[in-house]
Amino acid sequence: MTGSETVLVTLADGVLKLTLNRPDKLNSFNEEMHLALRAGVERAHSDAEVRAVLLTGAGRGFCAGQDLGNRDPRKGGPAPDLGHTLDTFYNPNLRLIRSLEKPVICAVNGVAAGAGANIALACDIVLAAKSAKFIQAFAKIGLVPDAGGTWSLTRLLGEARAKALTLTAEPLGAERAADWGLIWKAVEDGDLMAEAGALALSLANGPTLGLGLTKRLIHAAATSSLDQQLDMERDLQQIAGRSDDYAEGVTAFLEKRKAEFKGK
Ligand code: LHQ
Repeated sequence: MTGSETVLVTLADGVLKLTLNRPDKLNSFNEEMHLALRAGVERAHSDAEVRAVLLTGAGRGFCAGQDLGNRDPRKGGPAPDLGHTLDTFYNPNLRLIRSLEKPVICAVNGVAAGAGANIALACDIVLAAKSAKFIQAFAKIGLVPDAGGTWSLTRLLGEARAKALTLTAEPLGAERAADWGLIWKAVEDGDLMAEAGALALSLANGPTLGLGLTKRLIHAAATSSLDQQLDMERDLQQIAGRSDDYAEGVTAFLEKRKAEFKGK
């Protein structure tokens, strides 16, 4: 195990598991946890041994967003510059997660509130325990949604649901979140980590070069025309078609055996 105590980091069989670890505070973010998460995701970018990431939380919550204890207005002084906090801590992590060309699985083990919910939504495949809830808590404390929430919610759900969730701060249960297409799946609480771990392992053993290029295409689709997207598919298929994994995939198919992908 490496990393700061606030994010537990393990690498096994190509899966880098990052566990937010401030359970007494429902894994809300302080500066140390931001930096520890950043170090973990940076490692996922640079370490070729890492072929998939699994993000989850320790204890009964996934993440309750910003640690509000760090922002006690009763202590006086000038109002904090939250834009600076976003620029310095949240946004670099959001960008690192979104730009990682390896699968990122999120196992939402309990409540995901504020920026905690939106960090989960930045991941590629989100599984949640049936008891987990997603709360756009910002409106309760006079803030606007951040950590990419207005972007993710609007794309994933459309304006009507994005607005209702953010303006009311009503909790959204995992099963409804899955029915709405906000997340991939709600699973029995006791099965969450086994199921998320198996998914991460299976993706880590997959053709991760092609999976990374697939992510790039899906991300581009939100702002491309069909013509642009067809051109991009052509270009990236050219790259995938030259990969060892493609040769191995076709060979394994013809030989009626399981492919052994290397991510190259
Ligand atoms: C917490 C927190 C927490 C500290 C639970 N902080 N201790 C904000 C500002 C700056 C920069 C830019 O970005 C942002 C983004 C944001 O994320 S704003 C949104 C911040 N988050 C929230 O407003 C959520 C606050 N938490 C809650 O509403 C509840 O705790 C939820 C609904 C998440 C869970 O409720 P319960 O299951 O009833 O648990 P609890 O409230 O009893 O919490 C358990 C403990 O965790 C408790 O501590 P204690 O010492 O009393 O046992 C809480 O104080 C602590 N905790 N969230 N964000």
